[in-house]
Order: sequence, then structure tokens, then C-alpha cells
Amino acid sequence: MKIYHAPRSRSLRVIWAAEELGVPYETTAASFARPDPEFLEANPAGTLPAMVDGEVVMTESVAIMQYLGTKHGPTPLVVEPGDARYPDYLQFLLFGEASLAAPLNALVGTKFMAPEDQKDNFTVKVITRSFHRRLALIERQLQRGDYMAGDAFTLADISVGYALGLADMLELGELPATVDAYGKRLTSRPAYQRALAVA
Ligand SMILES: N[C@@H](CCC(=O)N[C@@H](CS)C(=O)NCC(=O)O)C(=O)O
Repeated sequence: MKIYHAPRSRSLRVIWAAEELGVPYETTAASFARPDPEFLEANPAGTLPAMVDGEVVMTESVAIMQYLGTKHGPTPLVVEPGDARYPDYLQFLLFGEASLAAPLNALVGTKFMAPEDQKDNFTVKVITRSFHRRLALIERQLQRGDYMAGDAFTLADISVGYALGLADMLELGELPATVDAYGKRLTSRPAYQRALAVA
């Protein structure tokens, strides 16, 4: 399996999941700013990640994690339908990207590319406020267990954990104490540390 990767991009989710699962992979350095032809063949949209596994080509980080978890499972990282934790698992697996990380792409663009006098614009404020409001769902979940789907770490935590890391990189401000402690719990995992070290 080949993962097109840039440090701190969403390919980190895929590598983190592969490390947790113990699945072998290789990485190819890729840039969404300057995509080369090989990367564009795997992902014509030029977004990261892209994953090629034989005939399988995928470009959505959360979908790739679920693909790996089911292909190489059964694993405690994937909660199966029928398990009482499945609704929470599914919800937070998608929430980490759809509700948390995806809106932050606009902030990444603004932070790194906008002219100086437009960096603190109205949209930045709206998205930042919305991000913080959405953390209430994580806080409530952490009252029910240590992770998003109960007391066991799953792919849903990788999904949410990546978004918390992105918010940190964007300096979006302090997180509620329980969410902050949860984020630190995730990033102290050896598999995360190994994934982070991949260039
Ligand atoms: N929903 C996609 C989002 C992919 C995405 O936006 N990746 C970022 C890098 S972390 C990117 O390529 N941004 C450049 C762009 O949107 O053109 C996923 O989870 O994989």
C-alpha cells in the first residue's frame, strides 16, 4: 500500500491508522501546492491523502481508515454494526472530518495565503467560533467514556484527534480541559508518535 503524504496533512490520519493496525505501508512525499503527475494520477483533485492498494485508489482520509480497518480486521479499532457503541463510533468517525476539520481548510488558506490585512477576517471568526461550539459534543462524549466510542480507542479517535491537532496548529485558542486532556491522551500513543515522525 502506498500513501501519498505530507507531514501534518490528513495523510497523517491514514499513517496513524496503519501504525495502530500494524499494516505495512510505504509513503511518497506529495504536495497539494505543487502536485506532480504521479500524485495527480492517484488523485486528480490534488488533495491529500491519496492511497493506492493494488487496484484500489482512495482519496478520503476517514474512508481510507475504515477501508484499512475492515480489510485488516477484525480489530478493536473498528466498531461493527450491532455493537451498542456503533452509533457513537460512526457519528464521531465522520464528525472529526465533516464537522471539525473540513471547515478549518478555509482557515489554513487564510493563515498561510491571505494578505496580512485579511488574515483576521469575518469568516475566520465565524469558523473559529463554530469550531469551539462543536467541541461541546466531544465534552459530552467524554463524560460517557474515555474515548469517542466508550472506553476503547477506535478510528473515530484518530478522526477527531487529527482535527484537534489541526486546530492547535492554527492556534484557535484554548480547548476545554477535558478535550485538551483527551487530545494529549491521543498524541501520547506510540503509533501516533511513529506516524508523526514520517517525513
Ligand atoms: N475530506 C478530505 C479533505 C482532504 C483535504 O482537504 N486535504 C488537504 C490537506 S490536509 C488539502 O489537500 N488541501 C488542499 C486543497 O484543498 O486544495 C479528507 O479527509 O481526506
